Amino acid sequence: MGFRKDFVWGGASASYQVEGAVNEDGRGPSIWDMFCKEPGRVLNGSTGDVACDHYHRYAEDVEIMKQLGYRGYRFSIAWPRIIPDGDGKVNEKGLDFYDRLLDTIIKAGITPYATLFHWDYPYALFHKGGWMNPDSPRWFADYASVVAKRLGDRLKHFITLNEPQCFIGLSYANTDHAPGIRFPIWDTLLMAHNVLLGHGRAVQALRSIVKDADIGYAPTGSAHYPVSASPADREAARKAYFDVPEAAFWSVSLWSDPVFLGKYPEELYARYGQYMPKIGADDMKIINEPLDFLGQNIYNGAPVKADGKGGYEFAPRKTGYEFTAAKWPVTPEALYWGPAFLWERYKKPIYITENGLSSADVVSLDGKVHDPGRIDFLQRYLRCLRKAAEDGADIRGYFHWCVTDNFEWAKGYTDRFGMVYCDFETQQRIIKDSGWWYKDVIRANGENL
Ligand code: IFM
Repeated sequence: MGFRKDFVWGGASASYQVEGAVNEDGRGPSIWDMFCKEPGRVLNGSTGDVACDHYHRYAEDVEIMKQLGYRGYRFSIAWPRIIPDGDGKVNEKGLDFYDRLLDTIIKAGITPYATLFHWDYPYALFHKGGWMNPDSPRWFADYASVVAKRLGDRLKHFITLNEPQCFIGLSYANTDHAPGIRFPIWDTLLMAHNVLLGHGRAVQALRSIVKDADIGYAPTGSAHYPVSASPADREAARKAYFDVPEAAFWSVSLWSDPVFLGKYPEELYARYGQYMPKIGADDMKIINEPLDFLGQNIYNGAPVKADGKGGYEFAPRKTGYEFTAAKWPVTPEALYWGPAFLWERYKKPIYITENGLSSADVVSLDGKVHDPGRIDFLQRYLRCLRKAAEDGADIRGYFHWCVTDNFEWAKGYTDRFGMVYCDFETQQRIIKDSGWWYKDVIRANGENL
């Protein structure tokens, strides 16, 4: 059993986190460029101006992926590179970059997976009201069409959006991420609806242009898991996983039920029904445009038990529980129960589009980067993923977050998530021990985990 023979082992990145070159070749500003300029928003005043300089060093990065045996590379396309104002005039030079990147990836024998939007929203569109503007779904679909027309002869695997939980929740409900402005729940729910419509309309555009497109979506969310094997705890964890908590934008069902089931979850109406936006007659049909796969980003979850009244409650974590450098709990079970519950509810092939950890990696005196914690973490998580596949979930691939260390949003460069160390002063790359370990895992298709 184990993983499918054609399992896609890969790594992921995102444009603003790795590319740099923010003022080159006609790229327009994004909300992240502006956010980074505001004192106090990003740790140590860091910016993505240079990041990993992937814009110029992509060939070296792809060569490393090839050396490690990657089967897939998930990168994102910067909307403001393609359409500097977000809507209207296309910047051919921006498209040229992805053209070169794509050719290099394919030549290396790696399959490209492109995310259309990973948070670098065009600043010009923010000035027009961003996701609150009724035209915002059309802007996104038009951008998707431009990408599909130019790259769709070689690019077949598309992911529309990355983690709407974050680019709405952390940006407009909290203020930790760009643009960092708090809006009331009725406005953020309206934004969420427009985001979902944008997703659906982009899927329609991609399908009409790229006949053999393989299209998915990459939400996230804590993958809660039962404290015991009892049916009651299992049902409690399922309820917790698909619930709509008070911090509604962290919900899995709010973002995935409309896309895969064509309706908002009852739990959303129960909690925030009076604040829901007006839903047009065809909206849910557009949002529910059929997809080929569900990409899910999973990092951790929380233990859940039955509350004895047909509901659920979170169980305390054990004293001294393991956590990563970012202080995120280490919960390998999330990579079993997350895919298991998602498969059960949505019946769509699953890719884990992100998983990994930040660790306090350093270059040792021997010039190498030893990261045993990452190897241990990944081994535990991947064993759980393999078990989920063996128990019946249709799991097609796994993209480690991230290929190289990079710009970790409001945390600047203080969290290292890569399998490849990046010295941000010299731009030197060093493959960490975990990178070499991952190479063996890929070669053995996970049999050696
Ligand atoms: O770096 C981020 C990524 O952009 C989105 N998912 C989580 C990662 C780690 O925080």
